[in-house]
Amino acid sequence: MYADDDARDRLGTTLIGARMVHHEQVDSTNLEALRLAGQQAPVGTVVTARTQTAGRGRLGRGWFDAPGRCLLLSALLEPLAGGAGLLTAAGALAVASAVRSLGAQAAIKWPNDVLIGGRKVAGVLAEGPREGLFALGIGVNVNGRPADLPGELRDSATFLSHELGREVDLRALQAEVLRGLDDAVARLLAGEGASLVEEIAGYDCLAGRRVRARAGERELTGEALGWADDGRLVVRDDGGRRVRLDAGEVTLI
Ligand code: BT5
Repeated sequence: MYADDDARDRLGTTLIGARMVHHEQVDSTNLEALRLAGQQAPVGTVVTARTQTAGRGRLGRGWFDAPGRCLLLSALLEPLAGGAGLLTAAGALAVASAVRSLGAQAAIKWPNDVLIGGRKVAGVLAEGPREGLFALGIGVNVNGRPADLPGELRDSATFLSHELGREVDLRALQAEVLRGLDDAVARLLAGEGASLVEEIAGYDCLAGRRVRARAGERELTGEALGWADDGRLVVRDDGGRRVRLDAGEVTLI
């Protein structure tokens, strides 16, 4: 493990990178970031890892990586008035715009997936709070092939290099994602959530499509209308009612 205080100067960020802590191997960068929050780590602390032994997805699911060839990072952030939903949105937007700037057609699938050609290249997970801070975790499959992940993911996951047909500089991508995150979080803190959501609409792969979703105990089918300003998904169900979803699973029909 090594720490780098004030990487902000090199990154040119205002918040993200107040401290950078890198691990060769850790259980989960989210868990480690929350442990550091318990030790009074500053807002903007970023934990990165070469590999995770217990990477976390939502709802108790796991996140896998190809060691040394994926981006695995978590940033400690203050909660926003709107809750964790918009933090997740900030992470997804930072990844999607970095991926697009490399030349791949990135799409965001509400609430936390970044896809290329319908396959998942990245996931985002906000967890917390601990000492008032959330860990915003980002995992991106960078240099590899779907076969580098467990068998059950081979049809649903992809890697950036696999889509681009060339290797990607992991460090440069990390800096780009952190700068994008810094910008998105700054906008959220400035009360500009609506403009962030508008930008996400340019990547949204659900709007206008028929979806099946779960709202609490209820299963519904309808048309996804897009992201609301608070980060929830607006769906017009088959009965014509507008429903706002704040968590859960949405599948394209
Ligand atoms: C996510 O959850 O997509 C959130 C993933 C967040 C990962 C980052 S890595 C750094 C930080 N530290 C952590 O411990 N976590 C964060 P969810 O939407 O629940 O998707 C999880 C599902 O994605 C799994 O059940 C698998 O089906 C699939 N999956 C797992 N690893 C994958 C990978 N590398 N690429 C694509 N899909 C994957």
